Amino acid sequence: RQFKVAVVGATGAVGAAMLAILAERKFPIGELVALASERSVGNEVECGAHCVEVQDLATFDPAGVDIALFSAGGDVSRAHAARFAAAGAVVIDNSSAFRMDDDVPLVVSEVNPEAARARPRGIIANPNCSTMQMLVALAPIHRKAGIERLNVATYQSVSGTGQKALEELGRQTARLLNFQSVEPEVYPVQIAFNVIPHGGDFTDNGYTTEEMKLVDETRKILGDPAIRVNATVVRVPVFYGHSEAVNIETRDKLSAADARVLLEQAPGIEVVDDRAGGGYPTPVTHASGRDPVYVGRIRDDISHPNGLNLWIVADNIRKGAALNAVQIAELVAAED
Ligand code: A2P
Ligand code: 11C
Repeated sequence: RQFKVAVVGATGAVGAAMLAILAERKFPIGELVALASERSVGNEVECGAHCVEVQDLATFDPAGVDIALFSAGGDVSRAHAARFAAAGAVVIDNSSAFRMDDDVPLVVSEVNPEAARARPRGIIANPNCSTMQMLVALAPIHRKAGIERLNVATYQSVSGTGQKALEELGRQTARLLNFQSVEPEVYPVQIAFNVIPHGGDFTDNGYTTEEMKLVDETRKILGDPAIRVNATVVRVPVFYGHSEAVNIETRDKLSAADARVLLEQAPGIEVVDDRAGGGYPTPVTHASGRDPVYVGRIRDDISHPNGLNLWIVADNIRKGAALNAVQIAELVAAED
């Protein structure tokens, strides 16, 4: 069977990756619809053999759409996802709008694919990129040894913020190398040659919204509200690929050696752990433009008998967003 597929936010960083990945994975598209704001109407986008003009989401009639991949921000999803679902489409939403709603499944394809089937509102949510890559690596460990607590510090690339942030990093870097001053626009302070301990908005408890997503989404996806999660989100001057230093405490002892074997066998993961210069994944050398979640620096925690350290790197636009959304679409297509 062929599907009528709509990509909402088709001109954005994630939307473009969705189109590329749908084509790469030969998703059975009968008809493609590319949607964005009025600003982009008439621009052409490609997806394999399909080349279509971008249409205005605001005036588009979703009748007949089978699967709609949304990645145009939470406000757009809140305004339009329900009318696509009401018209019969399965909405796969990359925004944070519905992730924590009880009647919307939150799915990582390698971790809880079965959850995608129960979708009373016709909406399936795609997790936040930093949660996504962390759980591809942690779910097998949780199943085996039971994670009681995890502590993560992220090193998130600017592509997570969107197209304007990619341009800001490039522009600031070029200006600074030419001894010119820079004015921050997307981020509150200069991002080039800097690190910023701030992602999303500050909340009442002092954590940011990006940090609280790691807490709340982890519990929902693993189906375990007891897991204790502590997160610090940091933006770094990297274009593509988020990295995470993760420390976990497990109920049962899992040695670094056993964890390595477990991760080598787990789906969606590539272990790169040579304990020598370059023998670990980085955004530039491994993750950028690639599908797997890379795990390295696997080592026993010398400060805790049941502690384990991991370094987790993935392309935030691919596995962290577009790839997982397409993998969910594949799960939906396989239901027919
Ligand atoms: P447009 O290019 O027309 O603004 P990114 O996160 O990379 O900045 O991309 C955001 C995506 O969301 C773009 O495709 C953008 O389209 C789309 N978008 C933003 N606001 C709206 C809106 N109000 N209606 C439809 N699409 C929108
Ligand atoms: C970032 N994780 O890197 C964000 C981007 O909840 O989907 C994605 C925000 C989200 O800034």
